Amino acid sequence: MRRDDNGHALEFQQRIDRGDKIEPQDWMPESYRQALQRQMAQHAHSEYVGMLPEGRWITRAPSLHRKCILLAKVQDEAGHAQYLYSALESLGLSREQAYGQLLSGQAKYLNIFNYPALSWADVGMIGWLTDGAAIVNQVPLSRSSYGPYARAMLRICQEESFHHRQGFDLVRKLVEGSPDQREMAQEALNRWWWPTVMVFGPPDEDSVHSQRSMRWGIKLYSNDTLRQKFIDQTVPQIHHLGLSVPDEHLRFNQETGHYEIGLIDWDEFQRVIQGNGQCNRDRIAARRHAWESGAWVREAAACYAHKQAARLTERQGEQNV
Ligand code: BYC
Repeated sequence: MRRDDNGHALEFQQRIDRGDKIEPQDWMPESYRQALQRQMAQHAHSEYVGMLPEGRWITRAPSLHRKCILLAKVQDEAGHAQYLYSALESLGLSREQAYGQLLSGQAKYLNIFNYPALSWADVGMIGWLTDGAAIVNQVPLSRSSYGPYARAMLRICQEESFHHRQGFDLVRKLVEGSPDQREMAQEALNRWWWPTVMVFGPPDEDSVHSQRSMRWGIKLYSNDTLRQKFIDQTVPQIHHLGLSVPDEHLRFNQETGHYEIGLIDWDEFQRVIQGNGQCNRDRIAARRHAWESGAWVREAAACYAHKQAARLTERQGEQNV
């Protein structure tokens, strides 16, 4: 860092501590830019890859009503990825670069999307649990220090609330149905519970980025704090539906007012985020296929934009004569 950068860095930290928003044209330390890029890219990729498990069920939704809801939800996820990829461009990371990082495995996306959606109940679990976890994580991010990220979060969280609601409603319908449907819901919960609890990232003592990201207002709360909040709000919902949490060690601590859970299998988490989960290869292959088969669309759009720009220049030239 140059000497004048030290002064800038101090002033920058003071702006963050005051709660000012950092905008794309503002000076920012290179390490702040990189830390933001990493988290926002991971977030954008999660939205983008996250469409895949539910997307498989669009053609098999059990009614027109459910199909319409699911279509709208999956489309929303694509929109979230769009906002975030655009916000990333404001930090100097192009769409091509961001995609390149996803396809090469350099950038991560949420562990949860490397599990298969095996039954219709899984669609409900993704909405209720995964979107529920996303809301707990992302509502605070709407106060994050980077303006475009914080503003994208406002809209995203409103849509996630609808996703959460439809997931809960879907599961509620199943548990009110036949014994087979109730069993299907419980079986899906058994598979999605632990990966969802892992979504908040490694325990605080193993979280590499948390301290610095929190100092810079890139994230607002630690991984364990958010995980606990999710558990405290979701366990009563599970009980309300008459389902059971697949954790024999779960107990409510009267003194702290919090639920305590059993040990999380962090080895499984590491395996999955390192690329060796059940669906990692399929997910990346699907995204690579989409990127490659969409090449002609990008080419046509670029050609159209080029022609429009040429026409505009020509018209401006005529007006100036
Ligand atoms: N999965 O230092 P740490 C949605 C990585 S999509 C995979 O604690 P950080 C939806 C982490 O990247 C919503 N990797 O990290 C869409 C780091 O590795 P690198 C997505 C994970 O960043 C469709 C290493 O572990 N929301 O809702 O401080 C359908 C050390 O971790 C995970 C967001 O992405 C994980 N779960 O904290 C339905 C929210 N956790 O990068 C729903 C924004 C950690 O050094 N992101 N890692 O190689 C965040 O808030 C933070 O990035 C995290 C992790 C809390 C996730």
